[in-house]
Amino acid sequence: MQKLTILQYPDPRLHTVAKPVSVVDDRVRALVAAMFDTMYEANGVGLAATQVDVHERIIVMDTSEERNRPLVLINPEIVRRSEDSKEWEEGCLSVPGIYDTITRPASVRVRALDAQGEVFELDADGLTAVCIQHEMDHLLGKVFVDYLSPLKRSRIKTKMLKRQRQAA
Ligand code: GNR
Ligand code: NI
Repeated sequence: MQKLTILQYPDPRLHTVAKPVSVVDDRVRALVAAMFDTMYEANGVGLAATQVDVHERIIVMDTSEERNRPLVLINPEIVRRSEDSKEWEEGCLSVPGIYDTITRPASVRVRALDAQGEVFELDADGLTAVCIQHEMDHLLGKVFVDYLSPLKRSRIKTKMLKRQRQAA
């Protein structure tokens, strides 16, 4: 059980652009295992390496009800997005307690490497499609609150900083 620290918005490190993984080796698999421990412990449905201050293109997810379907996406690329979009109430482990509606393509096809370094493709809709897009944004240094109005974002920033001062 290895729990990593999740960066909290507005930590500037959340805006770092992640680099591709060059080899899927034991180092990467150990990081993936620690990311799963951290994600399950926090009751999240996904976690991007960016959130644990590792700036490599690695995502772990589990959108199953039973929380028994771990999914690893290394160097993910969206190869197809649907024309139709869908609104979803999103939250983020890096912005705890804040939820807002974000509109994204309703379904996507993603191509990625698994933990063995094998390429695979996945068609996703519903929460899985939302989560893949939310996590891939993290790898580009983007947090879901970046889609909100400057006023909303500024209020969220103030609230988070106040809370972090109180916790310190
Ligand atoms: O746990 C999470 N839930 C969630 C709900 C709606 C849309 C996206 C998400 S992802 C989030 C975990 C997280 O912050 N991943 O980066
Ligand atoms: Ni997030």
